[in-house]
Amino acid sequence: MARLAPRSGDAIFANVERVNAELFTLTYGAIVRQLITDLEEVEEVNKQLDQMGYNIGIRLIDEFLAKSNVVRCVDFKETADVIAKVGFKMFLGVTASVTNWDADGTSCSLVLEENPLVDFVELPDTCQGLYYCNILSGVIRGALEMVSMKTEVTWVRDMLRGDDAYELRVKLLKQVPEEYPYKDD
Ligand code: MYR
Repeated sequence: MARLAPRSGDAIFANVERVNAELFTLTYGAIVRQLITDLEEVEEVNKQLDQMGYNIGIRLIDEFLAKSNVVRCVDFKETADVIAKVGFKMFLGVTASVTNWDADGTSCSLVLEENPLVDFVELPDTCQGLYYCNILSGVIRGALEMVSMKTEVTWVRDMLRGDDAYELRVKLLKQVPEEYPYKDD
């Protein structure tokens, strides 16, 4: 009878991680599919995904700040870098590049070459207007709102729509200064 060679701890962990990532991707796919069935209009699905992402983002920021040891960013440029290099890595396992800054440093693009959310995904013609990964825009918007930054996050490129990458445009609309909660005497 053939015997399985024992595998090292690292190999087992790598396998568990891969299975977790696949489960996550498939679960997200099942949620999108259910929303399409329930809501029928892709525009409504886009809105719902964004709202779900926002609800996740406003909670996820605490975990992000606790686990990443990131402290206050000096400006929006640093914040964008932190999202792209630390946030995406922590929650999606990939990093993004930050490009196309506008002149006043309040709008930039986060470009993903790899996107684990779309593994195994092919959109039928009936879903042409769908922003399949719209949950991500909501997550970023929600997380930033919790650190006093009102943003608008929109998709510019989407490989499921035939583009060559995934590109999110993040625009800082308003930065609410945090108030010191105590009166100085
Ligand atoms: C600060 O200046 O207070 C720190 C701001 C850090 C914001 C980081 C937000 C992380 C968002 C993670 C998005 C992950 C998307 C998959």
